[in-house]
Amino acid sequence: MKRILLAFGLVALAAISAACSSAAAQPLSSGPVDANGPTVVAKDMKFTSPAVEVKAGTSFTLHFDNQDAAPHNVAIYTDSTASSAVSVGEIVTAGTKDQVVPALKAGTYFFRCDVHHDMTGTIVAK
Ligand SMILES: [Cu+2]
Repeated sequence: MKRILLAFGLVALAAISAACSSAAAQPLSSGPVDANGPTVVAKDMKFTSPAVEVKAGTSFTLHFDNQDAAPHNVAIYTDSTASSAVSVGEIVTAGTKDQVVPALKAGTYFFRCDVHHDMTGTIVAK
């Protein structure tokens, strides 16, 4: 009887871990990407538009325009602890870069430059 229980336990464990890994392997978002996403400009060591609004539930292209000679990026996190990244853009020096951001659930997100942590902003998905 103990053996049967043990075997059942192992099967259940395998099923649970399979379910978890398949969920983790799924892309963050699917479907169309809205190319008309917001433009975020970095100038004089700050973001000129610290509050950005996007549509919730739709992946979008964020247009980053770094007008400084210093390297910057746009790194989006779930909140200002910056512990859980949503989309980390490439670091650009004096140039532009498009970044595809996965669909965001409605809510307020935090973004910063990963090089200069005092450059921050907020993305509100509605
Ligand atoms: Cu920077």
